[in-house]
Amino acid sequence: MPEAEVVYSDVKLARGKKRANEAVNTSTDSTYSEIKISKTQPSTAELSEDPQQAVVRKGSKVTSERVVLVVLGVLLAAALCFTTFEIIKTNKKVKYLEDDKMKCDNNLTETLSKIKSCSTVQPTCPVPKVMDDPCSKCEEGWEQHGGKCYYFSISKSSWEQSRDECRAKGGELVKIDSREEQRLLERRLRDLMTEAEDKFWIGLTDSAGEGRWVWVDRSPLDQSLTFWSKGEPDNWTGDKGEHPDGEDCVRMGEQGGADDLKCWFDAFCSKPHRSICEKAGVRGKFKKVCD
Ligand SMILES: [Ca+2]
Ligand SMILES: [Ca+2]
Repeated sequence: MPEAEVVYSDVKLARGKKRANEAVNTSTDSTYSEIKISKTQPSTAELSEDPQQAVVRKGSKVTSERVVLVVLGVLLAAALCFTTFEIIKTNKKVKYLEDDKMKCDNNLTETLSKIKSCSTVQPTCPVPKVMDDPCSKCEEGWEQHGGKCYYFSISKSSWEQSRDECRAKGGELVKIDSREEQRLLERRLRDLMTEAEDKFWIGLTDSAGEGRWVWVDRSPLDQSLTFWSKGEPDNWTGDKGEHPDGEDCVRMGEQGGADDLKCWFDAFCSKPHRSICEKAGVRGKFKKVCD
């Protein structure tokens, strides 16, 4: 055997061994290597494929992807349009319901103000009949709403003085027992107030214990029936803390109307304000009716 050929054979063996060694040493990488090769190696079919056909096939693949993207875009746009339309529709419904609620509130207030009010028109029939009068009446100067009589003072006094004035008239500073009563008073004050600060004392205080709100009849404030304005009660002590005891008496009213009836404010009890007194209506004894 020629010497050069021996050398060539040796080299070939050495390279073969080296590859074998590399295969052993990189056994953990073998998967990666194989994948890489399979990806980069064209398939038999691809190798035998006409280059022009390959370009056409690639082009059609790209085109189908575009079609899918366009369809998805159209579907997304349609979904957005539908959602926007639904939001607009819902907003219109909410506005309609709010308007409807306001109309109902106004009707209810009007109806309540007429409940049990006595007719001031005397029967003109020739022979009137005298009967028990189940309705209630209010003294002069008092307004009747929902079977109760309310007095809206004209003069301004401190909270305690206002309470004394109510008692002197046979009444008491108002205690608000229902949402309807709050609605009725809130609406009435809109007409009576001459400016934003022209608010009215009501019979609610926490002067006996900070944060323990009680009505003038000593009943505790029902926490499910409060109408505090935003940020109230804040027991403010003044710009320079000149009122260390804070605000312990409640006034109410918003000249322009209160949002959701919330128009209670705690204030300094010594501040002069107008006030709302209340007392039960005087029950009528007789009335004349015609047959
Ligand atoms: Ca207070
Ligand atoms: Ca306050």
